[in-house]
Amino acid sequence: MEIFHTAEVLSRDEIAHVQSRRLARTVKRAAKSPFYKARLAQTGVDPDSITSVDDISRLPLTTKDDLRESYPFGMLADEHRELVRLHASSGTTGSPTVVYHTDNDLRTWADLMARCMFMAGIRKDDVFQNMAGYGLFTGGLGIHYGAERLGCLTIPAGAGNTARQLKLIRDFNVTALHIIPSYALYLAGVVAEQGMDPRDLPPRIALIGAEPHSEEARRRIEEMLGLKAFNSYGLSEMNGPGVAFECEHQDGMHLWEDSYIAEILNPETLEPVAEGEVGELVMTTLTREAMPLLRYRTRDLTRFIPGECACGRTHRRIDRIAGRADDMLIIKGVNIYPMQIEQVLLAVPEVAQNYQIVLHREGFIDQLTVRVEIKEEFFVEDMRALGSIQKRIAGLLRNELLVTPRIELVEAKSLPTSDGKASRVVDMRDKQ
Ligand code: ADP
Ligand code: K
Ligand code: ZN
Repeated sequence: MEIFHTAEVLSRDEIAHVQSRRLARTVKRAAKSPFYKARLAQTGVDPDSITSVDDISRLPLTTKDDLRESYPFGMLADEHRELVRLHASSGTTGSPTVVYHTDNDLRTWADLMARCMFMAGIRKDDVFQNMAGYGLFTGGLGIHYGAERLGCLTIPAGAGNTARQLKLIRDFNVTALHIIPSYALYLAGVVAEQGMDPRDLPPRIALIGAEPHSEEARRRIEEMLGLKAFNSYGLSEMNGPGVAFECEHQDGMHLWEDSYIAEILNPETLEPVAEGEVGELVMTTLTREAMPLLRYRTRDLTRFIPGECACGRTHRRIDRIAGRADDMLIIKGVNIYPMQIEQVLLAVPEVAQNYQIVLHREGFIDQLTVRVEIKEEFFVEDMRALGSIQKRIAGLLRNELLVTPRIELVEAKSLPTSDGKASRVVDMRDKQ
């Protein structure tokens, strides 16, 4: 196995040692920000008393609301003149929050990103096209600097404009891509529609992430675009992409424990879950200067995958993100995550690449309708054939969700798409 950095194969003892040293430094630094100065005092934690990774549970948790309330400068632990960049979260679940970087912060982020890309098999000789939106969103510049750090010829294509994306891919013989999974599914649909053979497309690797997606979505992207797709996890509060990434085994994402302390907590009790159980991922930065964050509640649900990875890297793996705690829908008393629906739909061969989940209320009862795009060749006017597809999908979803949604079949490419993160849930309940 080739590695980008020796940190990838530190022993578990060495990782704990690095974490302890960096945590002590991080807490002292955090205490310089107005927010943590007050929060640590309130919780009675003397920054100098934090000397080991085992002290982590004594530290207070940080939430997205804390970030919002201390907007714009309350979390800043460095002097203004040391800052060189600002990013914001994309605001998927409310008003945005800002994150600041010093020059060192950007360098360590690019190094982590390069480490991830190398792990997925990208090398200096690759031509890399970044199809994520540039701007405040970290998937643009974050990935871009990683690719340049690795030495790839890097094309900052940005999001959208599918015809131009395909032209760039062909003209410059692009071998590796970064693309948001919902857009990758859309692009795959265009490739199929234009009758292109995926084997004629030069890219062999795609990095997909920034939003929840199912294993079925990954499989479709791989088959329809003729490449290997690697799951990429990150969030602005922890830099952005580069936090956890799949290796060649595509079996969970190695989370870089020399740069982050990760805990998985029960979101209700805030106690650690049992080994291997699903809970909320909570993370502490270990190398950040401008804006260290302590025990940040990501709201993302995942678990540590028990055991070691066949690749030999020692950093623990997290499972594919099941969804955000905020994404959970409660229909007729049953908890449902959109990813459960995607996983069922994309395993149905007649289903095209897009779907929409609509919640509405009839009387006092919440109803779930799933709008499903059907591939053109199946969207014939034979009502009976369509009726049987509809029934089959309803049955499969009932088995998975334990409630029976209404199914509406619609033509391929008729549902809304987005250049950025997909928003596939439409909640009409409070608008009725
Ligand atoms: P926002 O929270 O506004 O979307 P970010 O752009 O910082 O802001 O997005 C980070 C979030 O995106 C994560 O907390 C997670 O919910 C989601 N995310 C990022 N990468 C993945 C991934 N590979 N799988 C599932 N969800 C992801
Ligand atoms: K190069
Ligand atoms: Zn591995």
